[in-house]
Amino acid sequence: MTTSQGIPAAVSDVRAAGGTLGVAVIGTGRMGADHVRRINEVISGARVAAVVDVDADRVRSVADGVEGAVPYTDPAAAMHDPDVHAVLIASPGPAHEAALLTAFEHDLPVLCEKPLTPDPGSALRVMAAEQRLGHRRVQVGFMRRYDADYLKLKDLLSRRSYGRTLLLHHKHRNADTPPGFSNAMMIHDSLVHEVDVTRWLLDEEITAVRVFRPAPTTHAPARLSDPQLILFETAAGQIVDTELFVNCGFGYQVRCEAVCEDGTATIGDEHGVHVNAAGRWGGDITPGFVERFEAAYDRQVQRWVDATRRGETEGPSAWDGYAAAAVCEAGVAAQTTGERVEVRMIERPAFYG
Ligand code: NAD
Ligand code: ISE
Repeated sequence: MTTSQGIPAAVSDVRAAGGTLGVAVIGTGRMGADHVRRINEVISGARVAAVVDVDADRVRSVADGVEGAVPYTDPAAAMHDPDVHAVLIASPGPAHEAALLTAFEHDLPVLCEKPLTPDPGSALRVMAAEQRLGHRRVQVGFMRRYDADYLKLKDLLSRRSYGRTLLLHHKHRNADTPPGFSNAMMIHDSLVHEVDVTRWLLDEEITAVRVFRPAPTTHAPARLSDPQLILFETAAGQIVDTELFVNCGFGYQVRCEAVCEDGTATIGDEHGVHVNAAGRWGGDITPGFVERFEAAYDRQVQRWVDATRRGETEGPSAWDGYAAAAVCEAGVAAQTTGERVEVRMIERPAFYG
């Protein structure tokens, strides 16, 4: 049921009663378990009403640590629970479409971890279903848009503080990769963040992709071309490069340098406390994304809860998820063929502004 203002009835009731939003967290692996902790301990206005995982042992052990959280192994069953008012999807990308379509059947607001879906065809089906509802219900978990440094950079570039932006240089380094991580996952799981922040920072679509695969590090698993260098072209003629190195070994680093007509701006060189000792200087490198983007994840989830309680949906939309999937599809083709591949996208529907 939806109110005449387009607010899900359950959310409207929670708001009227001054209660907290009951969230079902779907997928309780690395990210899902961290989001459960975040909703339970860090942010306000929401509580974990249900946790869902196809792994029955895992979901039971996560539920055991959270008062009031009911464990489920079937996402659809959790979304039937009257105590569930909103859904946070943190299952693997290929499972997102089914969970999103079920959430729409119940008109439940969704925060969906990136990627929205792994390919443009499924993203289009999600967009079509959301448009049939007649109102936006999905925020995509592109958390870099909530990182304090990225927000400052976005502000500088939007105000043209140093003139037009000509180039972006991204660096995206992970210490290592989980078992089974493939070349295609380097695009869909890792590069998808540079795809999104490039579109967001420049306010331009990416039109073509090239991927270079230099001689790999000996630390990468067999068959993984690591590092890779990716070039984007934008509709406005800017060139954007990304060094993607997901088995660098030494820690987690995400950097971005914008080259503008009258200056440059760089983010991501944070090393915590800077120490001078024994003839050397230095600081720490964050071990992983959970630590590097902790504040951004917190802000992302709090903003989603606050908007949902107001009956609104904001932040990265299903359109942004679709656009990212279209660029990633071109990226995987460019990676496989070694050719420059143009991005194929539909026109942006008026529904997405
Ligand atoms: P993970 O493998 O650690 O956990 C996934 C969990 O989902 C597992 O417990 C698995 O049993 C469960 N699962 C699988 N299919 C399911 C289904 N159909 N329904 C319910 N549960 C199911 O993966 P992860 O690293 O936590 O990644 C989860 C999501 O978060 C992915 O979309 C990933 O891209 C995203 N992610 C985002 C960031 C970020 O920086 N924003 C970082 C890591 C992962
Ligand atoms: C992971 O899924 C993420 O989203 C991280 O932010 C990224 O750095 C990593 O490469 C991905 O595998």
